[in-house]
Amino acid sequence: MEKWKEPIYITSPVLPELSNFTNQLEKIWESHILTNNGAMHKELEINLKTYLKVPSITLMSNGTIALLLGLKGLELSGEVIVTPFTFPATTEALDWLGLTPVFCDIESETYTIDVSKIESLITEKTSAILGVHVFGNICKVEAIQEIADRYNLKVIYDGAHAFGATYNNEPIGRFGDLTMFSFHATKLFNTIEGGGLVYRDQSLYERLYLLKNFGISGPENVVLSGLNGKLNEIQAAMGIEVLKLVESERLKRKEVQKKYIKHLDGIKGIRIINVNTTDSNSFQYFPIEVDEMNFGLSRDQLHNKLVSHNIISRKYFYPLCSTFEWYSDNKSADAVNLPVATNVVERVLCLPFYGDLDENVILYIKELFITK
Ligand code: T4K
Repeated sequence: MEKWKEPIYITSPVLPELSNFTNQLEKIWESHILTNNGAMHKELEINLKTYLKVPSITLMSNGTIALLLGLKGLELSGEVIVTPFTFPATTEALDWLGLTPVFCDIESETYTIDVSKIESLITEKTSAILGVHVFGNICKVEAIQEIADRYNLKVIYDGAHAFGATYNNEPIGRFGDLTMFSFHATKLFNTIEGGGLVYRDQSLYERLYLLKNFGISGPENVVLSGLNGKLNEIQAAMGIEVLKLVESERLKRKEVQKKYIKHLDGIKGIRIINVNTTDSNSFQYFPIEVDEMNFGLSRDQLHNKLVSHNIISRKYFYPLCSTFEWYSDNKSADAVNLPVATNVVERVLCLPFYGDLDENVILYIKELFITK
């Protein structure tokens, strides 16, 4: 088959009309306030709180810094139970705080933390459970909270893929002690780079504000050791405009997902991982699982075939975080403890997924799947 005429990437960022963005920039130029909690930042905070239906939000320069400062804000110590099937940022945030990741295996259906394996990993050093709503699949939040309550642990969610998702009609940001969202360009909602923490305990706001602003509480007061995690006014302006487009992008992605399901469902050896086409989905990625025996090609062979035809699929999240060289002394990182994740990481492929994805591309992908 001939190559697709141009590269089709995993995503295409949601971009506002340029004139709408420049109108916002004009306001920034007039104000001369470029960063440090300016008017745009304040406006975006309010708009996001409303959109996400959460009582509190703290905006940050990116999702990784948000996670890092969120963990710091909760004053964790010792060990944190986390999954290895995630973007490196999740466990790197733990590393930077001197916290030890204790790797827990994942469920084979959703790739989220396997709740049945958490308890056996808890020691007297455990301070928290860090769940990842990977690909927008929601962790078993109630069961996790039940364990956390029994052992007096904090619960943090990496919700980088879960912006706008709900669980049993509850906004996803209302679970656990903190949820991090990424506002990176590749996310459903973006501020170019950016991130945020949402939480119920409003007393955290002050502490998180200090943490992202060098611990400075006033012109002559530095009260704790923070760093620079601020979202600037240009990022916030982008966010204000992109947020206006998020609902229509979600609707478009819902239709794209339905088309993918229609065209790929039933292909032997291919499992569509997230079949949820209701409004509870975050519509962030479209991952599939490739079973080589039944499909006839391995995930890597399919990936290479797609890429050579200009369909730039991605092997998220290969390699597993537990295989990073610096965890070689961490016993929980041993593959024998992580059989599901070790298997799944060789089989998952994310296909291009965004609102303006043409159905013809999906049909072309289907052709590539069925012509071996
Ligand atoms: N936790 C989880 C579970 C995460 O997935 C992430 C980030 C984080 C934490 C950390 O959040 P942040 O600190 O990033 O806010 C991308 C993103 O950089 C990263 O944000 C994201 N997860 C990860 C899953 O994907 P790469 O290295 O795959 O990005 P890149 O540059 O290869 O982009 C993918 C494709 O998107 C490109 O081939 C083309 C397209 N693209 C990309 C950019 C940046 C565009 O069309 N325009 C763009 O501006 O990491």
